[in-house]
Amino acid sequence: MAVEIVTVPDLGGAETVDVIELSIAQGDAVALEDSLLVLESDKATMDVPSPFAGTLVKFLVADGDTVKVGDPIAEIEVAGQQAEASAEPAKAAADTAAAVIEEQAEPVKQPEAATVSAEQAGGLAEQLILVPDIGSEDQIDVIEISVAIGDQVEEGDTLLVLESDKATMDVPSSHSGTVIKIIAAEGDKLTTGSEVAVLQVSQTSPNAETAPVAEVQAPQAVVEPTAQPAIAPQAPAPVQTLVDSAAPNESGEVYAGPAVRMLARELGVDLSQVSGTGPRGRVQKDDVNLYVKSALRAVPAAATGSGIPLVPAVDFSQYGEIESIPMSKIQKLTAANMQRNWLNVPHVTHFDDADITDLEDFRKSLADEGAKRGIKVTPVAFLIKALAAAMQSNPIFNRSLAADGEHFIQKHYCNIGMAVDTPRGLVVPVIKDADEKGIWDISADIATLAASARDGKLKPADMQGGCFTLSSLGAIGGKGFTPIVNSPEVGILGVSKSQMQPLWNGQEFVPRLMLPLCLSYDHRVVNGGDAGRFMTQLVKSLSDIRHLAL
Ligand code: CAO
Repeated sequence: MAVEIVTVPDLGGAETVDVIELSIAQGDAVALEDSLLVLESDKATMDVPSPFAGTLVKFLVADGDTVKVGDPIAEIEVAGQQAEASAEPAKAAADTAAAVIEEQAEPVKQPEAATVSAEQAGGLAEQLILVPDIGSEDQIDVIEISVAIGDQVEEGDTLLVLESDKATMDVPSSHSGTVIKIIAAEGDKLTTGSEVAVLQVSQTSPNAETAPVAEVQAPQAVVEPTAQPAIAPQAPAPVQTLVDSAAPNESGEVYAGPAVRMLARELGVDLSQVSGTGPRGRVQKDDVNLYVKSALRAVPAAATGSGIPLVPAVDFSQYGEIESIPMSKIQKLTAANMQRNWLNVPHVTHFDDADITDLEDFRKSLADEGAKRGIKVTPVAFLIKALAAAMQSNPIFNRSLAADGEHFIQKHYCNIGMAVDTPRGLVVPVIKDADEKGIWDISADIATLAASARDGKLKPADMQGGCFTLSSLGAIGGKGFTPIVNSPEVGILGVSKSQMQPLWNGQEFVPRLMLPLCLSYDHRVVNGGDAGRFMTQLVKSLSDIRHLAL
């Protein structure tokens, strides 16, 4: 068996290209000409076919890396004979350069002092970088490769990040130079002395000269035709960055490695807004990319110029089983409308209770006649009627703000929308000319529109032209809520469940049926005094429905 290195083939003139996709995974079987990865220049994307059949040992590049012709991109293990027999024609077919690594069965014990690379050319030497003493013999996971082939690194720059149960450690470079090979890969387990990368260093670089080396047993690779790298001298100690860190730590510090931080800086992403999906909440590159994608998708909905930060996308599956349920068209529209109205309208909600004891007695007395007419009268009919009367007396509630922001539009008609809870979501059919209708007609409209809404048979015209909205949750329950104004209307009445309550009549407590009312209004158009007058009239006419006849 031999390991072949696949390099970037002729790019047809492009100097550098980006790796945009790794097409297979470590350990995958590869047939001749199978696509290994996809490169993209500013003009085209190209698959890089495998010049060998075998098994992918590892990629030497990562998604997002920038590479140039001749850069090593992958190691493929091939059968010895096949390597000799097929490597050349395959290489020619794929127009790909490759170098051969002959693996030695046994690790070679290195001398205590290593010299510079055996072959040096043009004042350059190759320098193998090892994991320095990490104070433990444990095998520790590589969770991030912080550099790419071709990167210039300074001594002390982080090459990769290791993570144990207790800490993450940045592994620094012991030399300055250019990264020409990355040996370790994400997911590998490394320990003191494990090979990390090969740098091309200046021969005159002081730390590329002979240097003492801790006794290190490392698998040695003979690289042809390039020089055998020297063993790293004593490297700076790994930098432990965060200990026992879960998500942002107590100081608010974000749990992320240097490569992720660099990506976030490049994209202008505030890492504290990104949910990490790595071990113990560590933010990974994919998390940053996902955050940017969801931010871009959310732009139309959030394009209010308000600068409101977006809710971070969360991968809930990390906490337990989940399923994704598509939203209905109505639910999507409701979500967009609610957000728009909530963001645009300065809301105030005014609360009061109406004594509907007499109203309910009267309503119940209509039952027989209702049965004859085939119409059921519910409290909602009286609420619509009372609202229409209150809007007549308080026309400010029948206004909208003009689009120019400098005028009010006063409406001289009175259409009242009624929120209907349906299996497909919330819809608001409109009872037209409510001020001109009596309780029987309004009741008939309510029954017809509510049935059409639940059957999904409302026409667009049934839901247009509303001046004010009623949202009755009385049949469901609750003591009160703060409904969201259905802009460009300026008011909405929320109604909760009526309850028998003791009411002081000046001499004694008497049981009365009290109906909670919640009036939300657009404070750009309606002032608290207007709302108080509107609500007072509403309470008065519901408490004594004779006022509705006046
Ligand atoms: N307190 C106590 N009981 C009430 C009540 C109240 N405020 N309002 C209605 N009821 C009773 C009615 O008297 C009726 O009981 P009976 O059958 O014994 O007479 C029963 O509750 C059903 O009334 P209803 O409110 O359903 O009657 P309706 O047909 O007039 O209402 C509609 C139609 C469309 C308003 C209602 O069915 C509905 O969908 N409400 C939900 C609205 C909603 O979802 N709002 C939230 C919007 S924001 O998310």
